[in-house]
Order: sequence, then structure tokens, then C-alpha cells
Amino acid sequence: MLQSPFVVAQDTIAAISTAPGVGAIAVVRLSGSRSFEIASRIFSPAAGGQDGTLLESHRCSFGQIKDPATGTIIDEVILIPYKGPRTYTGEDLVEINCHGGWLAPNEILSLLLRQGARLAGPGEFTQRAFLCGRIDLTQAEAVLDLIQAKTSRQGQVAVSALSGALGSEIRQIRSRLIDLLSEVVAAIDFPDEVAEASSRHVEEVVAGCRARLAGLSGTARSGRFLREGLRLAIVGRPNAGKSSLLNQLLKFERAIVTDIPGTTRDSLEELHEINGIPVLLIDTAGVRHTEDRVERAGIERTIAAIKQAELVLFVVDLACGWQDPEEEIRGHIGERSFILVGNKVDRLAPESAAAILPARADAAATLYVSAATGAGIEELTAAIERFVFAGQAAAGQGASLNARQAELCRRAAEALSLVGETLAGGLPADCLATDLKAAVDALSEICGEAVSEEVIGRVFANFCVGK
Ligand SMILES: Nc1nc2c(ncn2[C@@H]2O[C@H](COP(=O)(O)OP(=O)(O)O)[C@@H](O)[C@H]2O)c(=O)[nH]1
Ligand SMILES: [Mg+2]
Repeated sequence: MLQSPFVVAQDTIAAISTAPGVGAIAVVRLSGSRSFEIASRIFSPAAGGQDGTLLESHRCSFGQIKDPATGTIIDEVILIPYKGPRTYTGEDLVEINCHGGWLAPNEILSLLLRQGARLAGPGEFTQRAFLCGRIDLTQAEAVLDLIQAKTSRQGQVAVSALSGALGSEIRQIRSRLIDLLSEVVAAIDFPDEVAEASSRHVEEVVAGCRARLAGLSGTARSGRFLREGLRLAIVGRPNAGKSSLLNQLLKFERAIVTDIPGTTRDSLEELHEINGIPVLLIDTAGVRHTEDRVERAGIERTIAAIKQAELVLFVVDLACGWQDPEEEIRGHIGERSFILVGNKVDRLAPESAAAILPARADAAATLYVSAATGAGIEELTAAIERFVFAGQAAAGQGASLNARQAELCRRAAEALSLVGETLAGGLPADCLATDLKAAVDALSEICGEAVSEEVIGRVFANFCVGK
């Protein structure tokens, strides 16, 4: 269990922990020092005789919830008391499994509130688990990620962080730096007794930590796409096969496909999972010069969709190849990442596709597909996946930093990069200590730990000072 620097909350909170709506069961939860006492006031075990205050921890009991003021039976429930600290919140906790729907859980909740519990705030059970030191901040964030996950990939990332993998990696790096910092500080404080850490040693430790931080930072990109989804715009000239490609990716006929150029007039958005990544697919109106006012408005939307996209699928009809319209569309794409998709490969001998539309160096990938037959679609989804996990050692494995964690990693790495400059400039050890401390502080913030006492503690633990 982690050491908590925080004062543990005292009051007892209650909430319905299951989603609102009609369901077979619902769970009403209580947490805090008065949980057992409050629950026992409204619960009568069917087995009889059991005094509520003697509820046995981690054993479920069947019984009734009764309003103690009127004796009215509210529901038949399974009640599970959990004695702290081996509980979700780290405190005494009671879970009441009642019938679902609106009535029973809400009546039980209001009974609990009348007996002295307080309505829990958003995320307060998990917050208490953090305040008790049962989980760190990365795990608390992972709980939310898991609840919000819609794809298997999002789920894997959340479960990995929930198990403490990310927190453990951060703590290891931080621990290395605290050791180093304590050596540096000890040499400053006790110059006669402690030798200064050699520059080489400092550089080695710092380089090792920077490499590990870079590895973590590399996962921030996929972390963002996995959490927020990837905006993917499908663009190209009219009739290139954009809508066909959308339908092929979705595996159903979402967009109207005809051989009439200008069929798609408005951008069309569809949220879809591609290889476990949530992707907002945007089919757009083909870009061309036209007098049709409706189509022109559609093309304006295409240009806006390109600007908002994180990745563009640039569809080129292999019957036409790269011509002036493609040049114009390329201009709209600008600095944005795009995958060049040569479509209608089913109409050609496979080897001629690359001759008609050679791979472009400015594209994230160049692929040849048939939106009609599905040929090459797997390669396309693999290329989208590679884009999401670009710069990451093992695609989709381990951590995927969220924005907060990424910013703190960046701050820590920045502080460590100053160490090199401090050493090269021959600046005093105080400066070194300041750089290391800044890095440690940033890492402490990731897991939600305090630091200063700990650094002092380590200095005193490592060296005999006490006379
Ligand atoms: N042979 C063949 N025809 C295709 C392919 N993809 C699209 N088409 C045809 O091309 C025409 C235009 O397709 P559509 O998806 O509406 O193009 P969009 O204007 O870019 O959205 C339709 O007649 C499609 O059937 C393909 O891969 N192979
Ligand atoms: Mg279309």
C-alpha cells in the first residue's frame, strides 16, 4: 500500500453505483466509517438474529431493506459489507444489491441519506481509494478510462494502467532520480563525509531515465486517439470511390453510391471501430469546380473536414491517376497527414497500379485497394493503426498516456535535459539538485505523491547523520 500524504475523509458517502435505467439489479454503495452502522439500521437479514453491527466482512447476506421509521419493506436485497482497508475505497464499505429500475435504488439511497450518509460527489469513491493510498492517480484515471472505453483496445490500455503498470514505471524512474538527488544533496550538505557524484554517473542515470520517459511519451499520441477517437476524412475527386470506401470500412451500405459525379453533397460522419481504435469516419463531397450552389457548399464542407481531420484518406481513381484535381486537393491537405489510396484496383493488372499512381514520399502510406471488392482494405486498416501507434515501441501494449500525464512527462524530460547543460557548464551541484528536483516533482504529480519529505527522508536514511 502506498503512503498517503493526505488526510483521510471522515464522513460516510452513499450513491447508486449502477447506471440509471431499467435493469435486473442495481447496486447502492456506502463508504466511510459509519457504513456498517448506517446499513444495519435499514437491513434485516433473512437468516434472522444477526445484529447488523455484527455484519461479517466480505460475506453476503440476503435480507430486506426496511424503513426504520415506518417498518415499510422497500426491497429484498443482497448486502455485502467490506471492512476496510481491503475494499475499493480503502474504507469500510457496504454494497447493497437491490432490484433495478428507478424505484428501489432511489428509495434505498434516500433511506441511507436519512440515516446520516451524505450523497457522494462525482468520482468520490475512487477519489477516496486514492486518498487512502490504495491506488495512485494513474489508476484512478484508469478507472474512468475503463468506464468510458468503447473498444477492446481502449479497454486493454485502461486495464493495464488500472493494474498499476504505468504508476509502477513512473515510480521506478522517479525512485532512480530520488536516489541520485539524495546523493547530490548529501554531498552538498556534508562535503567532508560524502563524495560528490561523478558527472559520468549522473549522466548515465539521467540518460537511462530520459530514455524511459521518451518511451512513455511516445504513447501519448495513441493515448489521445484511443481516448478521443481519430478524425478520419475521406477525400478525393468526384467518383473516386470515397463513399464506396466508407461503406467498405463500415461493412454496410451507409452512403449512397452511384456513378453520377457529385452524388455525395454533404459530409457524412460515422463513428466506427477500426482495429480497436475509435474512428470518426467522414465521407465528403468530391472536390471539383462546379456551378451547382448546393455542391459548392458541400465542397466548402469538405475543405473544413480536411482542416479538422487528424488523418486524411486521399482517394485517387486509378482510372485517372494523379491529375490537376488531385494537385488541388493535395493543396487543401497541406501539412496534414494523409494515406494515399489508389482505388478501383480490381479494374487493373495489380502491377500497373504503382505505375499509374506511384507511392508518394509525403504520404504516411500509399496503398491500392478496391472499395468494390474489399481488396487491400485490411492493409488500409493496418496503415491506419500504424499511424495511430507511430513512434511507439509496441503498438497498443502497455501504457497510453493521457494529456495530463504526457505534459508531466514532458516537464520531467525537460528538467532532465537541463542536467546535461548544468554539467557541461560546470555549474554548482545546487543547480543539479534543482534540475533533478524539478523532474522528480513532475513525476510525483503523475502518481499524485508528495515529494519533499521523501527526499529528505532518503538522505537521512542513506547516511548516518545522527549525532
Ligand atoms: N470497379 C470499381 N468501381 C468502383 C470502386 N469503387 C467505387 N466504384 C464505382 O465508382 C462510382 C463512384 O463511387 P462512389 O463511391 O459514389 O464515389 P465517390 O463520388 O467518390 O463517393 C460508383 O459507380 C461505384 O460503384 C472500385 O473499387 N472498383
Ligand atoms: Mg460519394
